[in-house]
Amino acid sequence: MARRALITGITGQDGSYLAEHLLEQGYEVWGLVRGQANPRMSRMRRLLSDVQVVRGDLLDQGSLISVVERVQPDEVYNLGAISFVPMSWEQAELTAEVTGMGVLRMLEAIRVCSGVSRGAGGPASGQIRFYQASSSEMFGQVSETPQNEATAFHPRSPYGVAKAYGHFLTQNYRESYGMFAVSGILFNHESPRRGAEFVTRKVSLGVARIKLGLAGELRLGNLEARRDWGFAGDYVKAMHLMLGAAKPEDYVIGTGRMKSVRELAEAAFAAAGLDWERYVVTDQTLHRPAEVDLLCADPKKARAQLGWEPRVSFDELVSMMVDADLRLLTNGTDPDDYDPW
Ligand code: NAP
Ligand code: G4F
Repeated sequence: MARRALITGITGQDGSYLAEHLLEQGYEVWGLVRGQANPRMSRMRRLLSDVQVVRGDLLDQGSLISVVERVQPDEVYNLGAISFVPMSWEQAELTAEVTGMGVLRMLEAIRVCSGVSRGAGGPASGQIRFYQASSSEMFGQVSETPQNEATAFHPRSPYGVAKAYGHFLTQNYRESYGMFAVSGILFNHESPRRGAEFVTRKVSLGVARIKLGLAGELRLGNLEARRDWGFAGDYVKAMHLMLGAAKPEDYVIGTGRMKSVRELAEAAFAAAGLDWERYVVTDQTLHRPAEVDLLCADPKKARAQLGWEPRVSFDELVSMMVDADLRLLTNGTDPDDYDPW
């Protein structure tokens, strides 16, 4: 019988790549979708017609219990979140509820539906395996570089704090109830399906607009911030490997290489044959109340224990995104209507 996976956040960047990957592996894939008529759901249905959709919301405990009862998954991937860091200052409480408390609600739904009782300890029978989308944002103001599974957390945004709560809770449910519950501490990963508000996609779209004469400048915030950027298609494979491991453990996933936003802009404009310095304008209003200056993964554990390696380099990723956005805008598609699937 095919293994059955339930994915929250299936309409997002990672949800799309993970669904494709699991379908390729022969899984039966179910996606949790919120709202009455989520426009991204119709795109998902068109491109992933093999995915089955269930309605539910990370804000609604009862809906999650009903979904787990109905789907009876072997694996749950909790990717749903408010994931844009600046929004977490504007809507801090909502971020805490979705990105933080949503993890508790999903774990509780699994615990209740598996019949695991408090104090039972030990491995539960008929276990549902649980993956939590933890984030390198938890490291925040880093205490060491590169960051590994043992590096202390110092989150710098309501988003990072909410993710740290979900991370510790996942560990706690593993230790309290013997659940197969793991966290992937993923560093930034991008693709042509990335939301337009994140810096890589903002840059690739900006470059494409300038190249095609649709814009004259690109406004960016902190050019000195450094990130460890990889390709989302590589990273979802690590999620799957974590749930297939013999033991439930947390893993850092990243490339181990850092680039600055300045270097990102330079590479993206160069990929379109343009000089970034002629077009990039810095804008103080885009700076954050508290910045994460640098993030760089030490993915040794994932390489040694899961055999996971990133395949796509930074330059390949940037070219892939710029080329995709040039094609998109050349076809006259409005990025807001863009169907990245
Ligand atoms: P994304 O594109 O922003 O997708 C977020 C998903 O969460 C969307 O499908 C969204 O659904 C869903 N969602 C929002 N509120 C919800 C709610 N109340 N109930 C259920 N679902 C809800 O994010 P992503 O880049 O794919 O990232 C996936 C996960 O990994 C997130 O948890 C993110 O925080 C984490 N992460 C991402 C990165 C990265 O670099 N991409 C790195 C580390 C960790 P709608 O379509 O309904 O809005
Ligand atoms: O692309 P970003 O918005 O991603 P950020 O904040 O690193 O968060 C992403 O990665 C996390 C993993 O580390 C995820 F957990 C999270 O969900 C999300 O996917 O910003 C990257 C850097 C920041 O330092 C920001 O200050 O780029 C800098 N930046 C400079 N100018 C900008 C801009 N960021 C954005 N979004 N827009 C700008 O104009």
